[in-house]
Amino acid sequence: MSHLVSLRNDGDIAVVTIDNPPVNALSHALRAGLVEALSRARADAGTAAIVIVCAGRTFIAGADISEFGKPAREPTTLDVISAIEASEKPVIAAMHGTPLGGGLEVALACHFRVAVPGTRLGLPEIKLGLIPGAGGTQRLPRLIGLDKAMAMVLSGDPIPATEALTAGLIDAIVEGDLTAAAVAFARGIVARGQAPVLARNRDDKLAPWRGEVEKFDDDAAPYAKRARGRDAPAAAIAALRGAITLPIEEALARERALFLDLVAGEQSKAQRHIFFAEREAAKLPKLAGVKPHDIQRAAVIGAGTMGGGIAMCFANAGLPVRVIEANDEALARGLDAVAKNYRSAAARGSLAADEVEARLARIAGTTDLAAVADAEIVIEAVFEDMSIKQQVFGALDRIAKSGAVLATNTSYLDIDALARGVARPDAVIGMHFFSPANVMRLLEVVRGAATSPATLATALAVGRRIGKIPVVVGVCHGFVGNRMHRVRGVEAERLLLEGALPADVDAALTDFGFPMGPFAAADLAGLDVGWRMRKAQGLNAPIADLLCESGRFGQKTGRGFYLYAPGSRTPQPDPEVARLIAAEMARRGAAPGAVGKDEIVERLLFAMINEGARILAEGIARRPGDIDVIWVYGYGFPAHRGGPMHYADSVGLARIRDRLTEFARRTGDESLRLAPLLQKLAADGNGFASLST
Ligand code: 3H9
Repeated sequence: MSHLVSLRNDGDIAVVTIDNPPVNALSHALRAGLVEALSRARADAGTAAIVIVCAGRTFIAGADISEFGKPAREPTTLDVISAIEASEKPVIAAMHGTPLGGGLEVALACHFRVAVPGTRLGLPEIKLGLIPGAGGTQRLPRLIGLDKAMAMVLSGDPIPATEALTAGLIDAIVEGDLTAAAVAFARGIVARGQAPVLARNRDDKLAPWRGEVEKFDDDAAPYAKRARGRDAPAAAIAALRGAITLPIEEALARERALFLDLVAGEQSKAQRHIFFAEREAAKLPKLAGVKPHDIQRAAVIGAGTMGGGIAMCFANAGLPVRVIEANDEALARGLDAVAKNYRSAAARGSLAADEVEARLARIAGTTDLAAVADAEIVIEAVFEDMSIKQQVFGALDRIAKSGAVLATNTSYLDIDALARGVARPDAVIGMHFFSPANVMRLLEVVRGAATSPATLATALAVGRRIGKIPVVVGVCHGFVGNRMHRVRGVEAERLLLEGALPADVDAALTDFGFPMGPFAAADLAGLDVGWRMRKAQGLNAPIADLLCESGRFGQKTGRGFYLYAPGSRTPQPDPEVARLIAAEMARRGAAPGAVGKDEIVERLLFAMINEGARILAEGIARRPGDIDVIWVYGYGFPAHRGGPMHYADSVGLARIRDRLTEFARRTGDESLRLAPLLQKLAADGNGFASLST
């Protein structure tokens, strides 16, 4: 039998133990072992019931994602499920950790399910651009009802064991040793002569829905609306609908067909790429054996929007944090904003009331910089100005304890220059959070020339501890994300001067799958920030500068690239902006024209991809997948397109090269000059992915 599955007997109960670290994914060898163990246990006359349990940190956490895209090998997960359902002896799933996806589907096929407290059960396939492909959309609604099943399948979010028990997904929460408790549970069933119950044969929770197909469609509509170009939500809805419109065998076949279509498609491939890229980003072979410092206390300098959000990250993770501001007024304003933020989360029901107080109690405000002395990590989040930051770092150098990490949240500035001003440059690092810092998961960890491995390891460990996805980047203006974002912004402005309107540009990108286009996003962030920064650097953005000169700073002034009705955040195209653009075009002698949607997408994204190639060649990002993770988690790049570099590979680098060459020729735009790395990869017929292998 496979070494991943073992079978032993505890009296008349057979215990099948799965041991396939790290997450007991349903690999081919595991499936084979499971089928064989089940067949032996069924054939053994001394066995009255069968318990399936997993070693390690979790019950089966799903199909083995690395097998997707390869030819299917028997036995499949469906064969495992058939073997369980065919068993005349009761089969009990004994769960802990995170029974997910195909793992939960195996459990749904069992006759009974028990779990230890703390278990989280879910069908997360939608997050991989898939739907459950082994009966999840049919067995789950039969156990917990169609409404709850719809929420689980379409959100992909797991539910805790307590909720699973109330909903009817599990039969019991068992305390103590899981295997012993599951064996005792199995004995009870045998003793009572309880007949095996198959989810597929249950109809009590579905029957009320059969006459309510319209209600089902209404309930499903909001999920379909939020799909933003993703195929999986519609497929999930179609599969779930089958539970009340089709006989189960047909519904299962339909689910399977929809799953197979998705698994072979580009979208799921892109989302699987992001799943693995996110985990790859965390791996730094050079840090092997480097121990991160132990962090007990943090300090944040600056109680503005960023500082407050960063402090919340620490408080949310259970770490005490001091927030230091220059004066009482700014401090009170900052702490007040944090308190409001927590209270509104509690009012929305996303945070328990006692958690509000517990988290606030972890945040202590002061105007005395000496308070950083007991922190093992200090994050500076003051105004984005080099001389102010240098002053802060000079003071931190004198006060912070030896071994403390001195981090800056700068989004653009030269970390090496900051490090040169202190006596301990090895302790200096960038930790670039994204706004709102308590929500956005991306953290660019900027490694300076002098940053020590221990400082880097500590920043990464802290990032993970506060729930972020840290990606290591090198020093350059804007690092990875903002450097590419700037290139996209320059190109977007150029499109306006060729006759596209802000709404055309934004629509092209929202149709592509971004939650917002660049101009609506700029209005939301405030146009004045970029304007001030450009002026300081001697740069310009022709249209944005004109808007700012006429007091149009975006949403905050009710006017920017768009017009906003009082109290509304909905951008309305503004004829005045169209006139302003037309006048600027006339002044420059540009011919009026229109730019097609496809060209808008190509101009913006290909320019970014070209810059991404430069970033890779310079070693600012270590892998193309790191850039993808940055753009998906920090800038709303649609995950189902896999991030800019994966998307580039799906388009083909030769095409991107040819289009960029054509755009550069037509517009005379020097910045579209081809990056040598892009040129070389295209010439060799390679993609960016070839750099990671
Ligand atoms: C599915 O089941 C389809 C079915 O409906 C149809 C069947 C026919 N496969 O995240 P971590 C690796 S779709 C392969 O750092 P954590 C991961 O790459 C699947 N590998 O740990 C990493 O490797 P490495 C539905 C997997 O404790 C290591 O395990 N299931 C898989 O923070 C540790 O992972 C899912 O979508 C996998 N399924 O979180 C669950 N899962 O160390 C996806 C993990 O080399 N997984 N790995 O970098 C997760 O959500 C999290 O991994 C989990 C653990 C919560 C389980």
